[in-house]
Parts: sequence; structure tokens; C-alpha cells
Amino acid sequence: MDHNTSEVTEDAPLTDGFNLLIDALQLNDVETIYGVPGIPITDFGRMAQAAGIRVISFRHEQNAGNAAAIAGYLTKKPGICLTVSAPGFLNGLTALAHATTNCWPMILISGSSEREVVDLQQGDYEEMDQLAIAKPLCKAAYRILHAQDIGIGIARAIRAAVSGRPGGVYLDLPAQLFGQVMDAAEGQKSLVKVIDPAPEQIPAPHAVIRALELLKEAKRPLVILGKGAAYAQADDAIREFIEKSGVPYLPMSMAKGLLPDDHPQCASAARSLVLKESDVVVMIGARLNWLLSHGKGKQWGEAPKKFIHIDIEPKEMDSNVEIAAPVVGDIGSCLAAFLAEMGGQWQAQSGEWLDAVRAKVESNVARMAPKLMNNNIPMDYHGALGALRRIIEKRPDAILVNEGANTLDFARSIINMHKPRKRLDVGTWGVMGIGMGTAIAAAIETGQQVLAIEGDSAFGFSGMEVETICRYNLPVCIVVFNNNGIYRGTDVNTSGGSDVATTVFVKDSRYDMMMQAFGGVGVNVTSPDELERAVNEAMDCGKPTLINAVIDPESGTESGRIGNLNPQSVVKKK
Ligand code: ADP
Ligand code: TZD
Ligand code: MG
Repeated sequence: MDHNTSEVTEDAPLTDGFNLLIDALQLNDVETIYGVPGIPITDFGRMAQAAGIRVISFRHEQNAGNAAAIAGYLTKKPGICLTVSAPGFLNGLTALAHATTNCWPMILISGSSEREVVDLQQGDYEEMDQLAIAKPLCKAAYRILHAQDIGIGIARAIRAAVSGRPGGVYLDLPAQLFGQVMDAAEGQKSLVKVIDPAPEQIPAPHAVIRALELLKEAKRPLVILGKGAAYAQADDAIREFIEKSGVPYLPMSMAKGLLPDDHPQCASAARSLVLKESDVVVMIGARLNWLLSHGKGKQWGEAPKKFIHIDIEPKEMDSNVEIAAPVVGDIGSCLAAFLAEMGGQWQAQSGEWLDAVRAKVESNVARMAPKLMNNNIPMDYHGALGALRRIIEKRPDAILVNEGANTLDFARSIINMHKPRKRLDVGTWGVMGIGMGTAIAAAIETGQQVLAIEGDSAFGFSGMEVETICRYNLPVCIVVFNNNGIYRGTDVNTSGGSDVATTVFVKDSRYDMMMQAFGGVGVNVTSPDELERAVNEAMDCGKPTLINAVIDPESGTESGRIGNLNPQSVVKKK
């Protein structure tokens, strides 16, 4: 069948693949597309923009993809990334895999070469079997070959991305699809509005009772909140459950702020104690992966522990340790069921255990306080982050983006978050390069001021997007923690050769000048006071700003807090 002419009569109004794609996306409330233009999607981007979709053009697809991924996390709607074929697709694929790993909904839409030529491997322009390559790296992958299938194809992609455990979806659009013409009325009829894309998943009542009976028996209970809990946007129910149960809680990195970090039940500053000593642990939207030492080993102590696990993904239960009380469902529904079952009778946890946790929190916080007030030059991480902590305290609506090694680990523990979904970082993989894509999407999706705290290495992975930030005039303030390199800027090449060590960069670089190159504000600061002043100014005016914060190159440690995962040779080559 020739799809350019099928069922089209001479004078009936026509539509084509370009228009149907735009109609299908708009019908499903897609407002923003993140991407990079080129063959075969240049006109699609133009037309989408003309139709009122906001199309944000990046300098590299990985950053556009990271923007789409975090947009999905922030909005519970799939973030859309649009790329060209083979190389553009591959650039976007890292972000698609990252979204899938983090359980965030995203759709990577890539143009592709002609199927006939690709399948015979005849060497088309940017030839690649993209569908096959994407499949193992995402939650679902589809290809649309006919214009009349665009409606159903987009619907499948949306539903696959957001229902159940969210994840990345790949959508393959061969070049010829865009130009396929069909009758406009038939085209409209073929569109699909996705009804209830992420249906509630109600937990079984007996699973809820089993969990609460276990919790009632606990002497030293603990709740761990993960980014799935933040994603679920069940903020009130989560707070009510925590407060009604009286149980201390530990927020994972991106769950910080679900309840304010200075909440009396927050156990962040007593992490080692609560992991070791707790007897019943309630996991809410968090996995027992490497970030929690797989739920076993030294960190978790000797005392026997029982786990209650709330998650939408049944396969997550028993993934690392035995789960005594699995509760499968969406977090909003699960916590509503918990609260209903707890009723007015529930005896909130109090006494010795909470007192011990509070005492530990208070002594650790007091020990840290003077370090955060230091005004040393050159700055160390504590002095610089103490200043930024005071900023976020005063501006709790600002969104914090954070990547690096020491820059990440210190910022996570030092900067208190006060509201949900305000801390966006490297996620499950600890991937460098999410910074600028994340900052851009955060500004666009929320309209809030963004503060991106970036290691100098981490920033380099997506730094060219400062042009994008200036082009769209986004309220993003980037602080580059410039310690001349990865972990520390003081390593030396032991060969005696003229190359510098593998972990160091050009000394005394001026990242602030990169921002100036595109009309943004660039500032170089050397003290915490200067840093605080510069960030406040940036946030008051909302102009794109990059602050080069000179950090003592000796103050970091190898691999930050996860040095234990870093194999090091004991038999080093001379
Ligand atoms: P963290 O890194 O913060 O510990 P993870 O990414 O490991 O968090 O875990 C998030 C978990 O949340 C995943 O297992 C995912 O299935 C789950 N999840 C995501 N959204 C929901 C939801 N709406 N309801 C229940 N569970 C969810
Ligand atoms: N590449 C990717 C994509 N992700 C990674 N995590 C790494 C490489 C390895 N890596 C880290 O885990 S942290 C880091 C790298 C290269 C950079 C640390 O240096 P920084 O931060 O300047 O960003 P600090 O403050 O100097 O530690
Ligand atoms: Mg560094």
C-alpha cells in the first residue's frame, strides 16, 4: 500500500504525519518538547512550536533527554525528548536509560532512516536499527509505520511510561511517516486521548493489616522515604503517616524535603544509628539497592530486622532481603489505606528510641554547626555549603540541582530541604552530566528559581548548555565548585612525564567567563561571604548567572563518600 496516496480523494481536506503527531501530543496535554533539531525532525519541531508546544532546543541530546527525564519526575507526565536518527538517538539513549533506572516517565522520540534500507543494511544516512538497540535499555519500545497509527502509538507510549512503575519509552518514527498524507477527518478520528494513564493501584486490605501489625510490635521502628515517595505527590498522606505513627524517618537524597529536614522525627543526622539499631523498617518508594547497602551488612548492624515494603512494583519485594510485609500499590493509595486502618486509636511511637535518635541528631548537628560558619579562604566544602544552606533556608521554593563527588555528598548532608521535590540530583546511577538539563527543565516546568551546585568536573559534562540557559533567559544560578579537578586538584602524574595527572584540570580556570560569553552574569568568588552575596544577587534578579567558587583543591576526598566502592591497586605500576 502506498501511504502517500491511500484513501485520499482529490478535494477532501488532508493531514499528514507531522500534523497528526502534533495533534496526538496536544490531545494528551503535552506542553513541552526537549530536543535537538535535524533530519528528519526539523520541520516537526518548527511545526510543533507554531502549534503552541514549547520546543526547547539544546546543544546536545543527552541534556535534552535529562531535561525530559526530570520533567517526568516533577510532573508525573512523560517528559518528551526529540532527536534525529542514529547519533542523536544514541546521545538521547543514555538519558532514556537513566530515566528508566530512576523509575521516571519519559518518551524518547527519534526520527529514523528508511526501514527498507536499514533492514537490508544498505547504508542509509544515519542508518541504525534504533528500535532493537533501545529495547533492552527502556521499559517499552514502539515503532509507528503508518500515519493512521500515530494516535494509538502515542497513546501506548504515554501509558507505558506512566502506569505501574514509571520508566522510559522509546518511540521510533521513520522519516517517511512524517510525510504520509491521509484524509484529515479520518486522521482526527484515529487520535486517542489516554484516559487515566496511571490508574490507582489499591493495596490488598490484608497486606495493609499485616504491615501495621508488624509496625505495632516494633520497639525501634524506622521509615525510609525514597524518591518514589516524592514522585507519588502524596505529600500530605506521607506527613500524616509519619506524624501519626511517631516513627523517625530517613529521607533518601531526592526525598529530602518531603517533610522538612528540620522536622523533629527526621533522622538524617543519625543515619548510622537508625540503620544499625532499628528493628522494623518501613520502605516507602525506595529500593534496597547499593544506596542502602542492599539492606544488609555492617551498615545495618547485627540486630535482626524486619521490613515492610511499600512499592508499586511487585518484583521489587524480596529483591535483596526477605520482606516480612510486602504492600504492593501506589503510595497514595497505600498510605490512605494505612491511615484508615490506623484510625484514631493508634499509639504513636514515643520514649527511649525516639529520645536516643533525637539526642544523636542534636549532637551531630551541633558538632557540624561551627564548620558551616567558617569564612575561610580558600573555601572548604563546609564553608561554601554553609553559605548555600542559609540561602535555601531563606528561599525554600528554589530548586536545588546537585552533582559532583564531594560537591554532591557534602551538599546532600549539609543543605536542608524544606519542601517536596526541591532537590534534584544524580539519581540511582550517580551519573555526572545531569546538571544543566535538569536545571533547565526545573526552571521551565516549575517557573521557580534554580540553584545548581556543580563540581567542576560534573559541570563539564553539560556545561555548553549555559548558552541554552541564556537563550531562554532562565532563572538559573550555577555555582561551580572549582577545586581544579575530580575529587581533588592536587594529584600528580607519577611517571614524571609532562602530562598532568588524570584527575586534574587547568588550574585556576574561570568558569564564570563561560556565562559571560553568552550575555549572562559571571562572578568569581573566593570566600563564603562573597558566595552568599553573589547567589542572593543572582536570585533577586533571576538572570542566568554562573559563579566560579574557588574551593581549596586539598579539601575533597577520593570518590567523595563512596570511596569504599572504588577498587585501588595495591601493586601499582612504577
Ligand atoms: P531512592 O533512590 O530514593 O531510594 P528508588 O529510585 O530506589 O528511590 O526507588 C523508587 C521506588 O519507588 C521504585 O521501586 C518505584 O517502583 C517506586 N515507585 C515509583 N512511583 C511509585 C508510586 N506512585 N507508588 C508506589 N511506588 C512507586
Ligand atoms: N562519568 C559519568 C557519566 N558518571 C560518573 N559518575 C563518572 C563518570 C565518575 N565520576 C563520579 O562518580 S564523580 C565525578 C566523576 C567523573 C566527578 C567528581 O568531580 P567534581 O566533584 O569536580 O564534579 P568534586 O567536588 O571535585 O569531588
Ligand atoms: Mg572538582
